[in-house]
Amino acid sequence: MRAPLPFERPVYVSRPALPPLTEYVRRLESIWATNILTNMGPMHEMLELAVGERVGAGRVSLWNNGMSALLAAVSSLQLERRKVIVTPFTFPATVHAISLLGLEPVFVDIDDSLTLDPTLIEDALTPDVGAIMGTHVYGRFCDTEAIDEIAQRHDLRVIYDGAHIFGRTAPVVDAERHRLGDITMLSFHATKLFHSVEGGALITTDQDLDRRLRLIRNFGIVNEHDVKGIGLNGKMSEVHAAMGLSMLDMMDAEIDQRQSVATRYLEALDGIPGLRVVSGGDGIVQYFVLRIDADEFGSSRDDLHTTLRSLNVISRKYFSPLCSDVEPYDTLPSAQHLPVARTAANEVIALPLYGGLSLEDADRIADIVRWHQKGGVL
Ligand code: T4K
Repeated sequence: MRAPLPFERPVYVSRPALPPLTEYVRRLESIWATNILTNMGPMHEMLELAVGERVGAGRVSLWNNGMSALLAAVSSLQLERRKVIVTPFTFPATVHAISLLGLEPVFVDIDDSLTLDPTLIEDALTPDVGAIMGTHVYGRFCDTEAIDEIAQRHDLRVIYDGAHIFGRTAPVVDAERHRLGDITMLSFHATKLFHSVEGGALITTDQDLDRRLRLIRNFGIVNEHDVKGIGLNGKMSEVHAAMGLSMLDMMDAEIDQRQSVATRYLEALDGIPGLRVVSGGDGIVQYFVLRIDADEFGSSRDDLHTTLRSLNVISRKYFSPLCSDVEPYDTLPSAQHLPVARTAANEVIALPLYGGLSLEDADRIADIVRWHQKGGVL
């Protein structure tokens, strides 16, 4: 096999879809006409409604990003028991949302699904644990049914970091309310399948919690005369909401394109020893992630990453390093023994996936992976 040619320009792991500029400008014109730029204006209200319809259950509030939404979610629970069970295999935002509020994360290992292992949660419980926080990794849901049972048995609250789950299908149906926990967060960052440049959302079926979240989103302000509780500025601006509305119009097309790319990768990578595709979910095409078993594959994930980079394919190791392996979390007792997460962090690699990626480029990237596995050296 001949050495593959490098891509002329870097091919990044993700590339935001953008609406036709005229579409976006049309929405900006209506913002210019009203002079309402933020503080839950008309664009914000329209997007909140539209996302709520797409989610299909619970109440949805929009936020200026996923991180502030997570902070608000944890804060809204007003936990008296100050420790929170959390997965180490996640983006730092999940764990920071616990620590920034002065609470203590307690790491629990994941299982083969790459999400919290529910069979390990009860062993990690102490009287000062008040909540569980799981991440639905690359669109693979946590075992929400098992987590819900544990939470009910021990009177724990549950938050899901669902940064990756906003896709084609509603993340919940009424019969599966355990899927939402107390609160679920969505991220609408530019690198996500659906985005508002920066943005996020919280979903809850609890009306009181929803009311509290909306207060937190706006400094705790009830009205001109009254402030109730501690809040922050978590509001999504009109300019961001307008982008969200324009993106929502093209979301299904983006999903279709990503699904074609993902299908092409699956065909082109089929049969490579030691390589497993671990991303996905019904209509959730947020990332295309491989797991590399170095023994069977004949080389490590890191070597594959280096080869891809040297040919201008900017793959990423989501989620490596583990949150439990970085300061200040690495000294926590619960950070010391997380063998399944550690192996996963050494094996995962996300290939480029976005609607604008051509099938030919997907083939070229898969060819590089196959060539590398066969021992190709640059
Ligand atoms: N929880 C989870 C599980 C998450 O994955 C995230 C965010 C959060 C919470 C927090 O939600 P937000 O507060 O972000 O709403 C990126 C994103 O910044 C981050 O949102 C995302 N997860 C994470 C998985 O990926 P980086 O540090 O990898 O981003 P960056 O800038 O390296 O972007 C990746 C590639 O995307 C670049 O190589 C080029 C391309 N890109 C990026 C941007 C920002 C573009 O083409 N255009 C762009 O505008 O974190």
